[in-house]
Amino acid sequence: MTTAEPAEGDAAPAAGPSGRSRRSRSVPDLIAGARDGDARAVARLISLVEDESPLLREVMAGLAPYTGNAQIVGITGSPGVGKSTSTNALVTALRRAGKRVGVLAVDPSSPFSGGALLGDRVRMQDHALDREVYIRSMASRGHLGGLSWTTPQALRVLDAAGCDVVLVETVGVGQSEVEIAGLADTTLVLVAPGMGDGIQAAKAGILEIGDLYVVNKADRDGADVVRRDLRNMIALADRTADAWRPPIVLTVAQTGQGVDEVVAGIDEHRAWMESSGELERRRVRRARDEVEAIAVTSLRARWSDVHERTELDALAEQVVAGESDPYRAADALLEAYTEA
Ligand SMILES: Nc1nc2c(ncn2[C@@H]2O[C@H](COP(=O)(O)OP(=O)(O)OP(=O)(O)O)[C@@H](O)[C@H]2O)c(=O)[nH]1
Ligand SMILES: [Mg+2]
Repeated sequence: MTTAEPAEGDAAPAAGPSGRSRRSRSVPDLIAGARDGDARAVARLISLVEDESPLLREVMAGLAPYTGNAQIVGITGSPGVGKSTSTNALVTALRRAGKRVGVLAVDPSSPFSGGALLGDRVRMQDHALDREVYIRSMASRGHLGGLSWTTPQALRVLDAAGCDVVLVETVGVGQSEVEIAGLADTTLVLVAPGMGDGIQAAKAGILEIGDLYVVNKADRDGADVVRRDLRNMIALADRTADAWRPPIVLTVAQTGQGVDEVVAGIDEHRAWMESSGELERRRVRRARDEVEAIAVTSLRARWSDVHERTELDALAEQVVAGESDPYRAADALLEAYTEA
C-alpha cells in the first residue's frame, strides 16, 4: 500500500529498502528513498514536518534541488460539497493521464493527524494499491500557525518525490479556504446546487480565489442555475483583458462525469500560469510567506528565551524609581536579545 500514513510505521520500526530499521535511516537516505518512489520514506519525511523535527533544516536543504516540478492544486468548498469524492475522481483521471499524484488532506482545526479524515481515507481506497499515488492526511497543529508553515514543507516533500500534481484538500471551515489559495498554483472552488453556494461564495470572498469553478452534484436540480449565477458574478469581477477567465465545469464526482474536463482546465491554467509569469509570481509570494513564517517563529522563540532570562521586573522597578527611563530599559532588553 502506498498510502503515506504514519500510524503503523511509527509504532514499529520497519525495514526500508536499505534493509535497516526505518528509525535509523539518515536524512540523505530518506531523501534518496523518496526520490526512488519509496512511500515509507515519503511518509517519514512528512512526519518530520508534522513533528516540527530539528532535522527539518537538513531535510529542506536536501530537498531543495528537486522541487518546483509539481503543480499544487488546492480544492476548497463548503462542507459536504464533494471535495473528497472529487479528489478521488481527480486522482483516477490524473492516473489515467499517466501522472504521479500526491494527495494532502489538511485539517487545520485538528491537533491530531488521521482520525478526523477516516471517511476520506475510505473513499481513497480506490488508489490504495497504486504505487504512483501518495495519500497523506496531516494535522497542521500547533503554535507555529496553521497552514502557513507545515503544509508548504509537506508539499516540498511530495514535490521532490516526483509528484506531477499534488491535490490539497482542507477539511473544516473558515479562513483555511482563502489560506489554501495562497498555497496553491491552481485553486478549484467547488459549489453544489441546493447549498446556497452562489451567495455564500460571494460572501466568503471565494470569487477572488477560484482559478476554476466546479459545480458538483450536477445530477441534482439547479446545477444550471448555479452555473449561471457564478458566470454572472465572475463577469462582474474587475479583470484586465489578458487575465485568466476561470472556467466553470459541471461534474458528478461520484460517477466521474465532467472530471476529465476539470483535468483539462487544470492543464490549461498551468499553461497560462507559465506563459503569463503568474506561476513564478505566486511561487515567489508563497516562498516569501514561508521564509517570513520561519523567521518570525525563530525570533519569537529567541524573544521568549530572553524574556525568561532578563530581569524585566528589575528593569521596570528602575523605571518606576526614576533610576532609568523606559527607552534605556528597552535598550537593555534588546541588547540581551541580540546577544541571544
Ligand atoms: N448526488 C451526488 N452526491 C455526491 C456527489 N459528489 C459527492 N456526493 C456525496 O456528497 C457527500 C459529501 O461528499 P464528500 O466528498 O465527503 O464531501 P466533502 O466536501 O469532502 O465533505 P467534507 O470533507 O466533510 O467537507 C457524500 O455522501 C458523497 O457521496 C455528486 O456528484 N452527486
Ligand atoms: Mg472531505
